[in-house]
Amino acid sequence: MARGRFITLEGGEGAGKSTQLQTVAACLREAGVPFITTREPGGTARAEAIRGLLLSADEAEPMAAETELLLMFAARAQHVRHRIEPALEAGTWVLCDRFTDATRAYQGGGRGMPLARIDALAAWVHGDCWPDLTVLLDLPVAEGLDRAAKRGAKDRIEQETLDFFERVRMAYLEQAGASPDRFRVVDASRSEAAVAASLREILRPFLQAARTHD
Ligand code: Z5A
Repeated sequence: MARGRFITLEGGEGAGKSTQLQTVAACLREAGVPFITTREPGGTARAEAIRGLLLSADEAEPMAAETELLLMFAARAQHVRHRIEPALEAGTWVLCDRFTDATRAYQGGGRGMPLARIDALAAWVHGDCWPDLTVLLDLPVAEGLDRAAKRGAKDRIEQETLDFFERVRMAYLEQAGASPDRFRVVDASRSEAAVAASLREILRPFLQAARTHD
């Protein structure tokens, strides 16, 4: 049986990942591809519990950057072992809201943790299990924060500064530039319909290529 394909959506605050995950899911459904949708941090019961720790603010004991990085990978280890790898091995495609590129952007770019350390953790936790396709929804930080603000209370990471999110955006764009075979960058400042149309265009040849190789 052919291994499933691994697709991730990435981007800063309010970029529209959750919204556009539905577009990708609709494309896969129309193509008759078996798939699951999931998210990081999270995706299994234990990983979702770790997500709770990661996103809750506690002013009495701020989270150390090292703790944050290790918890991201602790959640990912559960997710990869118990959900992502079993699905891919069974020929099911995995559509995931964020993965290790988010760690390189937020903990690497945002927090300034060394990329070599992040890459070593990634190699340990998920080896060669990297996405086959990553769509980066890119938009100016201020626009994304405006959209996210309309949703109400901010979680711990959403309370970061504008500078932090600018570094995150730059780190994402650098990664996309360094891995053009895997990344597609989409201008997410346009309407939902225009962004969805771009995603459909990206997925068409990807689905065709997957059928040819299977
Ligand atoms: N994080 C990390 O630091 N390191 C890691 O390794 C990983 C994650 C994996 C949780 O992620 C946090 O964890 C996140 C990064 C960090 N922290 N922050 N800050 P998350 O993905 O669950 O949470 P999020 O990034 O905060 O998601 P989000 O803000 O919900 O963004 P989104 O999913 O991209 O956006 P959305 O919910 O689809 O849309 C937001 C709003 O904009 C909503 O009202 C939409 O209706 C609206 N929207 C969407 N598209 C459009 C367009 N095109 N035009 C106008 N309005 C739109």
